[in-house]
Amino acid sequence: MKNLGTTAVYQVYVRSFRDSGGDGFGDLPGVIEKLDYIASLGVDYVWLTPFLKSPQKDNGYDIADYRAIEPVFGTMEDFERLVAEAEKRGLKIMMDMVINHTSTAHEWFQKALAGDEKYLNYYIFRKGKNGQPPTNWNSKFGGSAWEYVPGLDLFYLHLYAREQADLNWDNPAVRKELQDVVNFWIGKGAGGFRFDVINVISKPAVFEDAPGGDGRHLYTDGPNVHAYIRELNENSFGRHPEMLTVAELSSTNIGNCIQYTRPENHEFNTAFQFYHLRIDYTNDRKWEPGTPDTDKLRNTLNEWQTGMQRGGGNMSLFWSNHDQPRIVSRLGDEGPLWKESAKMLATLMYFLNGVPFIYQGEEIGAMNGGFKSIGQYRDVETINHFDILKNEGKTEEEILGIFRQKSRDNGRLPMRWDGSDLGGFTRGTPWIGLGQGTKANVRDEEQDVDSILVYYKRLLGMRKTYPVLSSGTFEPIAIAEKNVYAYRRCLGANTAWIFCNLSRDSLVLDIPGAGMELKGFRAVFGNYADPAVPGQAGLSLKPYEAVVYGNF
Ligand code: ISL
Repeated sequence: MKNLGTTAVYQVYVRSFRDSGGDGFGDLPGVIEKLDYIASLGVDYVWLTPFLKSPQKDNGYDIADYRAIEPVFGTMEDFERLVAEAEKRGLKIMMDMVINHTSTAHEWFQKALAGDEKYLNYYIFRKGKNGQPPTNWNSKFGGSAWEYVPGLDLFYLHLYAREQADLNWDNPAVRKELQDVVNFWIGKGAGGFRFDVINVISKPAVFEDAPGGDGRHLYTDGPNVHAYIRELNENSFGRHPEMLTVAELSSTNIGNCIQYTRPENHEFNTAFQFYHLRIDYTNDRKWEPGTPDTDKLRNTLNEWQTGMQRGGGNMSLFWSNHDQPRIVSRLGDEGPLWKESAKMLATLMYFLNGVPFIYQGEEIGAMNGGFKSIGQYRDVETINHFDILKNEGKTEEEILGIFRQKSRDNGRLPMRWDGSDLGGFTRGTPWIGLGQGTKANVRDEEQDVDSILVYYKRLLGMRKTYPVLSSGTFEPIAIAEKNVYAYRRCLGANTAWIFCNLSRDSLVLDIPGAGMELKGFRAVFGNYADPAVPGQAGLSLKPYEAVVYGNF
């Protein structure tokens, strides 16, 4: 099994990365143009969000043909060239496998609709109950999770959008088809895979109503999920031990996450969980205005770090992806302390134990879009929630405020390569606006030694140079100050202490014994030129300061 060591990944949201052709959509040739940039960050893998044939109802997470490339993103030759060019730079390409569901435009689903028994059994079709859907489950994107097909007098299950029909993994023929798909892309040169919502593939044997329509406890980490994954592993990527695989896990728990990722289980290398990003949810609800709870953040990270370590699992380290608003807007500062806060957040996250996944734009401190009208949004989840929230009695102004904070589109804005209006993303009309956030861009930051970008490169370099920062054991450091997150990593004779101030205020930390314990250590990394020094009174941290003390 793979030694994850210092592995780091960069995530590219293809449609917003670089448009080579001028049609306003990023594309594979655009990714090729920017491979030198990606390699310069010091990562090993590039995960590309879906670029396969798709009606794009959910920006490619609705796949209509697993073996063809959506023309707007390029051709199969472009993909092959991308793999080869990446390899020249020491990079491997990871594909996004969306195999919990297909687009309803997929040939399999179309055959099912035509009444073909074989393909009806590829999906989850059920009779209704007295003219109502089989269960009261809600789709994650709003409305019922069941759609009625009059011609068949049956409902089909879609946990996500209506155009994303859930596959029937209990059917061995489906599992075989999906193995073949993974093997097809291995044959084309993929060096790894990210598996979309892979922990909801095994549905319960009996479909029942759930309190409030929230069926998550019934289909998350379902009855056969580990068996199905082991089978997939054994018949596809498991035969290629150099591959990197990451599972996207929706609403999982530590126990299952260990099972998905401990090497002995032969499932995946690492996994995404999202609890540390639910810290600005109000009453567990995303679509409410929220304030981040730093206590919850510390507790969640500590719980996952220690839990995964104890169980021998592996967790991915990430602040952002194409489903998340920008972290600097969420937990940092959009104003004068923008740079400090973005660097602090990077330090806090990427010296933890696990595999860093850096999402495009995060490394230059990209912010939320600040959109003022619903017409500027493109995301199906956001657009669906406009009416849902209106029906709940919220005003348009309130809803737009929530979207500015929570919409997935905040993380999907085009990458800014230079300081021009269109950021060097496209010559045409971008598919989505660039937003009103900072004009931070790659060209400027490459030339500024103090930039967020340069800091990210140095940080990834530190992980590679000092194994204690990537492979050391994790220990939380208890601190009474709620806005500080601190932990220790140890490996052999080496120890690193990481202190991060999550607030805009200066703080003096009273760390019991730390003055003594930190003797012989020096500040090896941090976001201020004059890092905090432990003194009699404790450790004084400046606003959003991050500092790493090491004995190496
Ligand atoms: O963004 C979310 C809700 O606000 C998440 O729950 C998200 O839907 C979940 O993490 C699953 O995401 C993945 O599968 C979806 C797709 O829309 C996302 O873009 C993808 O990352 C369905 O394929």
